[in-house]
Amino acid sequence: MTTRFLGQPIPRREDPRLVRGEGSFTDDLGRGALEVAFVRSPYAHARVLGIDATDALKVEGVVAIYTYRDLEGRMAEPLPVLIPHPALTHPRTPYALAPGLVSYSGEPVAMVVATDRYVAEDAVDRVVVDYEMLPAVVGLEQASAAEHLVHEDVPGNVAAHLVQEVGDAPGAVAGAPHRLELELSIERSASTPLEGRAVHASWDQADRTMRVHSSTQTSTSVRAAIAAKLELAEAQVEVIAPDVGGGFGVKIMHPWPEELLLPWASRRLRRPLKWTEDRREHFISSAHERGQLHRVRVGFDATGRILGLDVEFLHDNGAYTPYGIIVPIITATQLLGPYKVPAYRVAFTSLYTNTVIVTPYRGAGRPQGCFVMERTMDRIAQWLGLDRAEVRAVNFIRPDEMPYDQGLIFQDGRPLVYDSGDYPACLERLLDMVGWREFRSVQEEERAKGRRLGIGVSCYVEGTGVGPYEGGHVRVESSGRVLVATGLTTQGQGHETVLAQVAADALGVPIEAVEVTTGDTRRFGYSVGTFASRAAVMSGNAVAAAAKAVRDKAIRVAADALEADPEDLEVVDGTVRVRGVPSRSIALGTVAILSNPLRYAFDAEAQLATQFAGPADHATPPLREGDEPGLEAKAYYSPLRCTFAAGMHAAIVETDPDTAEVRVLRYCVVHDCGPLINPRIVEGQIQGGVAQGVGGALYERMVYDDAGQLLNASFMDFLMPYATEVPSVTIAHLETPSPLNPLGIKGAGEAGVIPVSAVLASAIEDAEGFPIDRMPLSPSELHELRRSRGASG
Ligand code: MCN
Repeated sequence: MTTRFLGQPIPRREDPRLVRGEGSFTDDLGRGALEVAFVRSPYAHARVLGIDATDALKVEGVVAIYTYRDLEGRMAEPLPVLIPHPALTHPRTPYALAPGLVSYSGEPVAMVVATDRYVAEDAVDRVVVDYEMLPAVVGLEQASAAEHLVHEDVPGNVAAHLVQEVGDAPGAVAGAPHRLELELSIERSASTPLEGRAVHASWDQADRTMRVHSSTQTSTSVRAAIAAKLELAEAQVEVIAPDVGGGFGVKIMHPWPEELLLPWASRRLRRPLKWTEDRREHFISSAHERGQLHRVRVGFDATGRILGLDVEFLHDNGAYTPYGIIVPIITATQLLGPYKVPAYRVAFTSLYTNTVIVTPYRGAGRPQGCFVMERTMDRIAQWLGLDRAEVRAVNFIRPDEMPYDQGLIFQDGRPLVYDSGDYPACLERLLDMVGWREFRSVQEEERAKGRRLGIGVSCYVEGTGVGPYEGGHVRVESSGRVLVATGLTTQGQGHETVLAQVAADALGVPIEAVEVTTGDTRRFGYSVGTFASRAAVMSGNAVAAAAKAVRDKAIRVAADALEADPEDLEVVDGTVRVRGVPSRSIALGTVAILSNPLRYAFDAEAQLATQFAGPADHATPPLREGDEPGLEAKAYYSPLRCTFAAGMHAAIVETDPDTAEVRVLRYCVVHDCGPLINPRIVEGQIQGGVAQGVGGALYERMVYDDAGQLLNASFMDFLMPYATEVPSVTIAHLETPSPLNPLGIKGAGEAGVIPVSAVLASAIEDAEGFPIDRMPLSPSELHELRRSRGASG
């Protein structure tokens, strides 16, 4: 019987190893390597007048101290702009070590190499840097006032300005029967994975090769960057992402200065080096996201149908723009969600501030866009006295309107066209799940008992599986083991399990026979990386195609050996067999041996394979034309555009009348990422995303003072939700296949986080009866809002 693995809730095969502490993270490597610590600027904006390392070099165990002056060749150039855009008129990127100016507190100024981290840290304290402080620009207000400049040659602190328009939105708003204006903001937060960044670099002088382990979301791009900056051939550089303890976006940024400096110094010193970021470093020198301020003008008719939407927003991109302006572009284009908006204008300005850089964090600009659109929907409903769900439904794109072109240009530079989805069905399901229609009476009953309950809903779409390509390699060993490799990396998403499911299914082998490797340039050299919820779509389809090619070859080779018609053969449980005659069969491992004319057999089982080879075969026949030796294949999947997943969340909250604390009582999700490869994994992703979203909505923010000091740069002060604050999520799936890829799948990795701020704001607003326009919302802020509105509590 053929075993089908797609759609099965198979337990994650990577977990036993990880929960037993048998994972292998970058910091577990290289006992005996020299260790690195960085001197980082304590000031947000300053000139570096001089660096004196004399005293630090005297610390016993210090091997070297490097500053910008030591960097030579391409290492002395600024880091690249990874994703340029015509609207990014003033891109600015940092240097690996600051040459003469620092633009945020935490920017690396010098690098200390020592026998261990303790010694290196001691020496860091003794490096004397002479700074001349400059005024710091902090927050969007100061950045746009531009009284001071972050970069002297960037007028108005404006990195980028982009306008996209469909129809005449200002005209449509002005002519609409009803009009509203809103100001909505989201504060800065960050990915904060359990494991920070980490790099281990080892130069082999004899071999003239560099091996780097990095806790990265893109090993191939890190390899390309190291090769370019160190002026090596890519073939001389291997980059491996071993077990990675979460990334959530921050590790897609590359190359981090540290990812270049360690290999550079390792080659110089001819010693292995390692650096593992500590938590404080992660807060002050990796990346943040989310900080945006939006102004909305919306015009609509008496049914709540939007006629025109005009949005302007400011985006805080921090001190540099190495990752371009992807985040605000995603906000601008994904803001429309599942809705038809006949006239839309969006304009954003991306501003420099003297703070940590901004790169995508799970959701990447979508939580802000969703917050804006969904707050607008709620406000329209309130204005017209309509049900909030009805207003959404009246604006939905209908399934029969798919594919639907929003008329905008998406993050990948291609038209924003939704491929499939059934938004009305999704909402209906959600309303039933959460008990939307019965809630008003529940709310009133509880209110009578002194309890304040509120319900909220929120909808979104997500462009997933962004191109340009991803590949898969599948190889059957003579033992029958199946080795699968893909270039993208894994940070906890369960790729070892799902890609094994895909390969086992396409090839016809037991899942136990499949081993999956990700993020190792030695095994797969071309890849883009793990971000934009793309692994399932991109590597999933590539692995399926490679496995199918292997299966086709196995049938071809086995047909010769079994003297059967290939049409009569099937591959079941790792065996090629004649349909209906299971006794006429040959194991895939044996087929692997037969696929190579050089039929060396190193074990007894393999020697049996020779029984399929007649005497003439001992003359080692040439390869068939067009064939390659071995039972293996490589395939790429490269779609024209991305596929759009969608989802809707609903929450019931309770706000404490005295303490203003918010408790999430019920949380429901209906999600549509096409056919599920592994429902258990997708549900884990959604639950994890919701947890992060709850953090963003109620707790997490980056608190900068006027001097650009991050005041809460530790887990003592940066408040994250515990299991006690994260609701248990009830999840249902729709499975609307994508017509764009053979497996019909869409991504799921960011889905959980996107609408949480929007849905909780909606529910709190419903409980309290006054508008919630900014997130996160702490109890003291809610208390203040109550006071300012004269509300009780
Ligand atoms: N999946 C599935 N069926 C589908 C779609 C997805 O079974 N129809 C499975 C996938 O095979 C994969 C998981 O769900 O195992 C997430 O799939 P996908 O949407 O392809 O997302 P990626 O694997 O590309 O992961 C990236 C995404 C992003 S962008 C961030 S940020 C993120 C996230 O996933 N960071 C994470 N989830 C994370 N989960 C953990 N534990 N750690 C992170 O750093």
